[in-house]
Amino acid sequence: MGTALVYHEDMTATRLLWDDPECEIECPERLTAALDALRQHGLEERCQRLSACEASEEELGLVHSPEYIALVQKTQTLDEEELHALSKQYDAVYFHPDTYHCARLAAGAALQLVDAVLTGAVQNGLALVRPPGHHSQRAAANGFCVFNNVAIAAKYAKQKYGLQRILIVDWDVHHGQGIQYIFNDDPSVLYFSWHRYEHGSFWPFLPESDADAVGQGQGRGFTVNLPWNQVGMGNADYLAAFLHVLLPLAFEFDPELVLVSAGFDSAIGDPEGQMQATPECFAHLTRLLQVLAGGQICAVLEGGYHLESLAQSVCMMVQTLLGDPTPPLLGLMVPCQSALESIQSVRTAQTPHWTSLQQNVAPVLSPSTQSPEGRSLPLLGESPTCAVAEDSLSHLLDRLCLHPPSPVCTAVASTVPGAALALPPGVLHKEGSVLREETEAWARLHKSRFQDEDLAALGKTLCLLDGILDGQIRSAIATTSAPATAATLDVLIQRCLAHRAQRLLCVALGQLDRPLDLADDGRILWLNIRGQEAAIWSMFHFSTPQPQTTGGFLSLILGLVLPLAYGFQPDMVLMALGPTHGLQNAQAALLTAMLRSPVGGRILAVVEEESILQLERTLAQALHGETPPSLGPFSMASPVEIQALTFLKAQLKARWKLLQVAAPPPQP
Ligand code: X5A
Ligand code: ZN
Repeated sequence: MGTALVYHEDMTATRLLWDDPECEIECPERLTAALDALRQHGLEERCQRLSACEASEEELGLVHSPEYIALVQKTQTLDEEELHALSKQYDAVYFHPDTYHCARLAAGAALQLVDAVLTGAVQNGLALVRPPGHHSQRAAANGFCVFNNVAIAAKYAKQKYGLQRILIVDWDVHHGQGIQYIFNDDPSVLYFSWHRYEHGSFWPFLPESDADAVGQGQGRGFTVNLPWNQVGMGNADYLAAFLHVLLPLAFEFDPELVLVSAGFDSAIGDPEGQMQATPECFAHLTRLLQVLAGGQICAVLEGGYHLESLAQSVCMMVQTLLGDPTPPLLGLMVPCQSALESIQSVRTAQTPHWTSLQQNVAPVLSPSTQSPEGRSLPLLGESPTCAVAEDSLSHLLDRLCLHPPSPVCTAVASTVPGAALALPPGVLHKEGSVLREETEAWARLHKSRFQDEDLAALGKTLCLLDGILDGQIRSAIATTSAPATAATLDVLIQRCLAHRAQRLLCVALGQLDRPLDLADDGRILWLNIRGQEAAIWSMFHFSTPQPQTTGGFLSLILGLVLPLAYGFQPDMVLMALGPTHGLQNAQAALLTAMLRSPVGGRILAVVEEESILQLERTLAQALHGETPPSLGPFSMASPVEIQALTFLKAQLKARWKLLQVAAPPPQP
């Protein structure tokens, strides 16, 4: 449906006219660097370009006082000395004769973006603006911000479109205290901000930036602050924050629109943030948000002061908004101790307000959740992990990959007549097969598990697998007869490993037996979602119950499957829907959509014939990047589901550090 890019070059006009080391980083080159990079990567021309128009005084008045608006208007005619004097009345602010015009364009750009998304002209978009907005308040400029672009956009969406639930995700490295104040008692706007805090010793030095500020009155629980108490937070820390804090609450909130205060001073190289997250991380954060609100995302630039890091991060976000696959995330997927402490403190502060957090109870081990051997597993020491390269920043930014999309995005080989009739546009039916002799050779290896009539399907499935491994196709759907599903999976695993794949994630749903000769060498992560009970064979092979509630299903995906998938960093995902997989369409769509991110979209879904007519279109849409439909009303996970997940996570978190939601106790 398209991505809007809202911009106006007049917004490069405002600039600092005197010496001020604190303010000089907010410079016009920020916009030109971002735009140049978008052009260079061919991303700008793939967007719907909208030229920004000034917000009206009435629109500014949705957030700001008439006196304050008049005061800013007056700055147009002040001389440099007067501008300087007025600027000094605020914290970290400079005015320029063009500030009023630029700030009205910035707010107007945000509103145009909201219009474009909410009228359905586009699916999502980014407004590239200056000055930024999230620090500005009803009657005060603050932290380079003059009008609160995102807050005005939220009020506007409520007023003009009658929206009742808006999520604001503020990933700028500073606390958007302006947004927090404006919606402090408003339960219709959920405001999430992470920010450099250092126990209050970082700008803007406010106690209300801490995790225990949760909003007031009706708005209690609708302000979510995640303070970072150390610099150097990286990809794993940001991912953990999304998986364990933001997304559980966001799914429960069920927003109709997502606004992003998209500051990139939280990226590596930024002088303000001093954080370590690479530009690719913003592709992943964006993709994770795209499962919310039917994919309706309006992002508005806030901070970001390292020009190259800013430009690359903006490209990553726009590329993801356009639907391109996410590039791999580098680095050890291990959140640091300080990040875990922060995550724990915000979860504790928010628990009274969110059912999805109340699902986390202390682990109680019942006999039904013991490992099959009836004892706890010995915890493994350091198992194989990916070597992390100690790249220098410029090297990291250099080898940033902006992939061209593969020629075929999603291919379907169906053996069931009537399937593949209702495929969404862009999804191709694929007829190819590997050589007959090859198929027969694989079948002979698994003799008695394939019938003659299964061979045609196996040949097609292998061809799809090769297509994915070769990069010819991004993702695919194949069918098997129910009795041959497990054997097909065995062949696929063997072939994958015999080929180029270093690591393979298998997510098997329903009654599928664990392959007999499944290697436990760290190359295959086998997760079976079936039945009622959890079971653990090793740190790489385990099964978890089929959730029956939306709360249980979301906890499974956000709390277990995605942390594992991101921690394992597989080359591709094999998703198998076997007999009694029990997945509803919306669940299948969400699981598929979310599994795409950690593997750059490389998923082969193998579906047993009985389910294909019902699931094919849903799977094809999800693989193709369409936003999954809502799971329906939120229902709390059952005690059995909570217990099983708690047990699994307790056993597995020694190896899979992204499963942690709290800091481990200090070693004696
Ligand atoms: C929008 C933004 C930062 C102000 C920092 C003042 N403002 N030291 O990133
Ligand atoms: Zn900032």
